[in-house]
Amino acid sequence: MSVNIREVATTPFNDQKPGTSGLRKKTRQFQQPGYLENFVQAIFNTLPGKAGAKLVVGGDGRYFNREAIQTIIRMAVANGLGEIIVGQHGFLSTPAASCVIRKYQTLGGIVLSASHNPGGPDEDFGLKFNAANGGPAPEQLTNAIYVASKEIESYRISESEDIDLDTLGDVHIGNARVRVIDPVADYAELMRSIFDFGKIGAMLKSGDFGFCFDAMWAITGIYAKAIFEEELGAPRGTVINGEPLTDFGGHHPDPNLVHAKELVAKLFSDDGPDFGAASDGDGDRNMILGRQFYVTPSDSVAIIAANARLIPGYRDGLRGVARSMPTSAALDAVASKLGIPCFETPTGWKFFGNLLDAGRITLCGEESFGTGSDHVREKDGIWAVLCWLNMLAERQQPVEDIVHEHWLTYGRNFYTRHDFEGISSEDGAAIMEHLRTLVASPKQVSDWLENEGAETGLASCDDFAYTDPVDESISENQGIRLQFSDGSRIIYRLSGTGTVGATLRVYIEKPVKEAGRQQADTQETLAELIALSRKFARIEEISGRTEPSVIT
Ligand code: VG1
Ligand code: CO
Repeated sequence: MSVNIREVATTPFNDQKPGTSGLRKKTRQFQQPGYLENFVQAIFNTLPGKAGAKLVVGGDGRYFNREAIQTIIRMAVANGLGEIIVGQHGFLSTPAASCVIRKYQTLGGIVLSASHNPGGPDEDFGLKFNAANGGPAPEQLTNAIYVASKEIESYRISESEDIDLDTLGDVHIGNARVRVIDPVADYAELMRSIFDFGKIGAMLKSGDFGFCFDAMWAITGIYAKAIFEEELGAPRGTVINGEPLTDFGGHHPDPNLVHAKELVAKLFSDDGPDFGAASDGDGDRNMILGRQFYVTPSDSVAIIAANARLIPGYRDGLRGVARSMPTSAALDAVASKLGIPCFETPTGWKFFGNLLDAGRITLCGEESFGTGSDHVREKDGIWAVLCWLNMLAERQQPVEDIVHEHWLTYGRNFYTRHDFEGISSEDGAAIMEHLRTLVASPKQVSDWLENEGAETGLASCDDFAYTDPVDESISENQGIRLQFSDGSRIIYRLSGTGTVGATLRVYIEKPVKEAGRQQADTQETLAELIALSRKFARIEEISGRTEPSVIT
């Protein structure tokens, strides 16, 4: 079909600066005329080599996903792309999009998601661009896109009809081809190449292993049903809340102890399953549970690293590992025992990209329920669950025992994150400013701590700046750190994924080597540091808040 291309005049919106993971705004903001179009055109204006190239498009199925995809397809055609690969029904989880970008060697991909943020007309929408390596656009690129969004004068769009997103196959529009693909098949094939599906399947089919996966009414429902139930033979009903809904059933599709209520209730009941897991809106996060047992994400990545050789895809060992700065140092202990490097990066998956591309690391993770490896360039929820299933099938032990043994070998890093959500942007900025001033003079911080009767002395404090070991680019202001002489840490940063006001995240960690103290309660063990963290940052004085809204 031949097609008319229109050049539409537009004026810039000045708030299209991507955050930790793409551009996230209220859905209504994205629905304003020209808003989505401007940002997509800004991406196209920034990308070299578009003519005739391939582009992947898909999303987590939230409200406005389909409409946004139709617009993006029209704009891709008008901007001269040669092939647009779209997931059926407009679905692609974030890790599956990364897999497809890599497999079909596309110029990149546009993923529509606001991840774990709620969806719906009054909730959140988001858009992120992933580059040809399958990973989130690095900072230089997101900055360039932002600059382009402020200079935009027009966008290009074709006058073609809507594509039938529900039917697999190819459609030609002008010179471009639109391919609607099965959103699960390529990803499932990749998983099959990494894990021992025979052994995992035998365990899941045996009848002696109870497993429950909570897809939280989001995108992983289709992946989990296909892989866990259909392919690996877990009983039907293993996957709960498995239908992707545009509003995630009105819930936060955020896999943590607060939001994955149904799963947590099952696992903590008297005769609950042996293993439970959940993923988020776009399928890149994971939460791991044993029977009446919660595995912190920081421990999970460390345990996967320590057991990686049990998984066929990592049988040859790991080249190196990385964690985001606020993630606990449990991973560092494993790396040091394995004799491999451990990198510390700023928060956000984009900072792992160069290390993965350069072959410096095989595995990486974040405290925020993100774990992944060099199989794609995103964190990957289903993959993390398969890592645990593969370990469990090999070790034949309860989750809790595996974790306890790990602590005995490596020590336990008690860890918690306290989020103060919904404070005003001004108060958030004031707290960070106050902290930045304090850490500029470590002597003052030490004296303050001593005066407060702190148990351990200060080793260092700073505002974390990162120099990428591969391209030497520098990222500053990545979080305030207080590091104590016993390895304890208090870290502060503002969230870069919210859509209103500010969220202050306070991360608290304390390593404990003595076996006798490892079974203690996390919040009690960290109580002194928690109290110090609030007073030091003057959280109550500045924001009026005495307690966090979410503790993970
Ligand atoms: C949060 C997490 C961060 C994660 C990011 C995207 O960012 O802390 O570790 O990479 O979300 O995850 P922030 O800036 O709000 O702390 V996802 O699953 O929301 O794409
Ligand atoms: Co996500």
